This record gives sequence, structure tokens and C-alpha cells, in this order.
Amino acid sequence: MNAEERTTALRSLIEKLHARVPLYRERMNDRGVTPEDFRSLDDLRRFPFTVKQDLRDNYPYGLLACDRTELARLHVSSGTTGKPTVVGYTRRDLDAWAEAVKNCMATAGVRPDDIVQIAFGYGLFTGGLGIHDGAQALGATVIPASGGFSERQLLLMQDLGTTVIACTPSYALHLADLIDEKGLKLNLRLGIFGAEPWSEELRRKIENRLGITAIDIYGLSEVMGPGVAVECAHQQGLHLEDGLFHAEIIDPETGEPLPEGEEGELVLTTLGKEGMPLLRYRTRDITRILPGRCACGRGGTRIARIRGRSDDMLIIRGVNVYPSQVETALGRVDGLSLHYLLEVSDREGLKELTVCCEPSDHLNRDAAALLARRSQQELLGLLGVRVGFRLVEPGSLSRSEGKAARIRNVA
Ligand code: DLL
Repeated sequence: MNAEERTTALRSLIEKLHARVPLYRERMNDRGVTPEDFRSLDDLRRFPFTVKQDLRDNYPYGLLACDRTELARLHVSSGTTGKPTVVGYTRRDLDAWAEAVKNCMATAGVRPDDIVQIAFGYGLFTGGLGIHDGAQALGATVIPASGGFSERQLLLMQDLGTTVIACTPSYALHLADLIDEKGLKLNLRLGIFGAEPWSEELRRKIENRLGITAIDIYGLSEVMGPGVAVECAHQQGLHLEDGLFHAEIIDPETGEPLPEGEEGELVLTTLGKEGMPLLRYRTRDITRILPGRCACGRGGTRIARIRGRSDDMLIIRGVNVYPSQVETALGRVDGLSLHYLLEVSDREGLKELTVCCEPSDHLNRDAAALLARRSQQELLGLLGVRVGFRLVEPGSLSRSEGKAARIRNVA
């Protein structure tokens, strides 16, 4: 899509939202803009954002741009606080989503002769059904395993000859532990992992332990689900589904667009969505748009792997810390597993962080003390701030079957 086509698509989206969704009409009125004010891509910054709270405030159907009867499916995310968020898809939206995931699968290296085991949750979460429709559209053989029931996952992998596994990276690590424990020899060659932030270090661990290539896939239910962006075999950033989304990077504090290449919050506008199109949706995900062309030769927008969500950023004695950076540090220490948890406490209004991590093996006291010291040094070096560190018993931290909960608030 060239700049002119993109401008036309955005203009027609803005017109549609103004005509059909009261929230957008009011917001545009408040900002003193009308659809006629959108003439070039630069004008987009004058138009209002959408945030997650808008979905909650307009629960369940208030942001629809079509009649409810035109909806073919609803996905709902539970959310830890307040009302859930509801996303409606028309038949055409579902087809476009399947096409996007199909493209992503192909970009990731999935082939029609692959056996794809989908261990993302099926149901209200977009992961399972989203990947399913795309992998099926590609012509692969799909095993809709859904999340959890790890013993059964292994049995299916072994007996059915699974070549591609799709799940969260934290669950992939858990499966790798079980596969090692049982000494299984599998046919896996590729993993499609996403739905949570994960470091380069975790990627290498998963790749080495499972003997596969691990590909990062990104998405969020508000704008679609999985399939917004994906890596190719070069693993040099994620290719955005340019025909369906327009990306901006903004300063999360000021809301102003940042110059190309700078890291900030990803803002996505849906192009061509019918059920619940969104204008300038603030994802809270921190990334940057990569300059230049990927070694694979594909053009279009490429984003860096997601550093984390701005909501998950901790400020420890004035220093910004993302869980993914902690993971990077832990991943550089030999002898640590990447099963970890960040314990955060509040001392007189200041946050304190203690990183808990399991060693890869049981250790005697001296070896544990040495490993803890090395870990603390690596954390200090990478984060630039001293944080607490505690080794915990192997196997003692809870394993995730979906998105790992990395932060625990303690008194
Ligand atoms: O997690 C959709 C999805 C399913 C993506 C399967 C990829 C694979 P939500 O539950 O709405 O949707 O959560 C979206 O998860 O805003 C990010 O914070 C995070 N996230 C998703 N993919 C990645 C990724 C699905 N590859 C939220 N890297 C997003 C880092 C990710 N964070």
C-alpha cells in the first residue's frame, strides 16, 4: 500500500467512524476536527486516540461501526480489573484476519506440508482460533490442542509427528523441560511464539533445547488478535501486516508522534475493518519502527520486538526496568533456568524489586551463593540499578500454560 492508498484508506475510516460511532464523533468535535481535515498522513496526529478504557466504557457494543446482526463472532478478554473488553468481527473481518495470519505463517516459514499444533488457548482468547484459521487457510494440517494438558501435548507431538508448535514462549520453555525430562525425540522444526514479551535469551534457550527456529508473532485482540506482525527467518524485527494496519510511535507521556527509529508506544489504526474499526489505538506496547529493508527483501513497516508494556514498566530508584530486561540478564547467567518472578514491594512510596529465579539444577550451598552473586552482578550491569535476587528451588515457581504472570506484588 503506497502513501496515497494509505491516505485514502485512513480518510474513509475517519469518515465512517464519524458517521457511525458516537464516541469518535464527540472526540472529533472536542478536538475541533472533521473528516475533511484529514488530507495527508501528517494530519493523523490531529485526530483522537482510542484507549482500552474506551472499550470498557462502551461495553459491550458501543464501539461497533456495523449493526450487531452483521457480527459473525465476538472475542472477549477478561481483564484483571473492571469490565471485560469485547471485540466484534464481521464475516469479512474474520476472512481478513485468517488471510493476515496465513501471510504471517508463510513469512514465519510454515509450509502447507507442516503439522501445526496449536497450544494457545481456544475460546474467548484470540490466540487459538486466530492462529487456527490462518494455519488452516495456508493448507497446513492443524491440531487444535488448545493450552495446557502438557502430557497430552507431548503425546500428540510424538504420535502425530508435529513439525510446528504455536504457543506462548513461557509455555514453550515448560514443554522443553518436560521433553528433556522424558528424553523424547520429536519432529519439531519451527515454533511460532507470542502473546507475551520474551527476550532474545529466552528465544535462544528454546531454540537450542527444542532444536527449532523460534519465530515471534505479535498481535492484540482490540485490533484483531495474533497476526498483526511477525518475524521472517532472518529474525530482524517483525513485519507489520501493512495492508490492515497503520502504525505510529508516540511518546507515551506527551502523546506526540516520535521521529522514525525512536522507541515509544505503538499506536495502531485498523484499515478496512468493518465490525469494530479503531482509530489510533494506544497499545501500551513499547517498540520502534526499524529503518531500512529486511535481509529477506520484504518492504513495508518493520517493528522491533516488543520491549514490554508500559503498564509493566517498574521504576526502581528512578531507573526504568522492564521484566524483559530482567529476563535478558538472567538468560546470560549460566546455571539459571528462565523460570523467574519479579517480586515488587512498596516501601514508603518507593518500589523495591526482588528477582526470584530457579537454577537449572539442584545446587549445594556454595554453588548457590556463587550463582546468586553472578546473577546479581549481571542484573546490576544490565539494569543499571541494584535489585534484590533470590534463588528458589527448582520447580517451585508456577508454570504458565498461557501468558506468564511475571510480576507479583508483595506487602
Ligand atoms: O495476546 C494475541 C496474540 C495471540 C498474539 C497469540 C500473539 C500470539 P491479547 O490477549 O489482547 O492478544 O494481548 C495483547 O499481549 O498488547 C502485548 O502486550 C502482548 N503481546 C502479544 N504478542 C506479543 C509479542 C494476544 N510477540 C498483548 N511480544 C499485547 C510481546 C506481545 N508482547
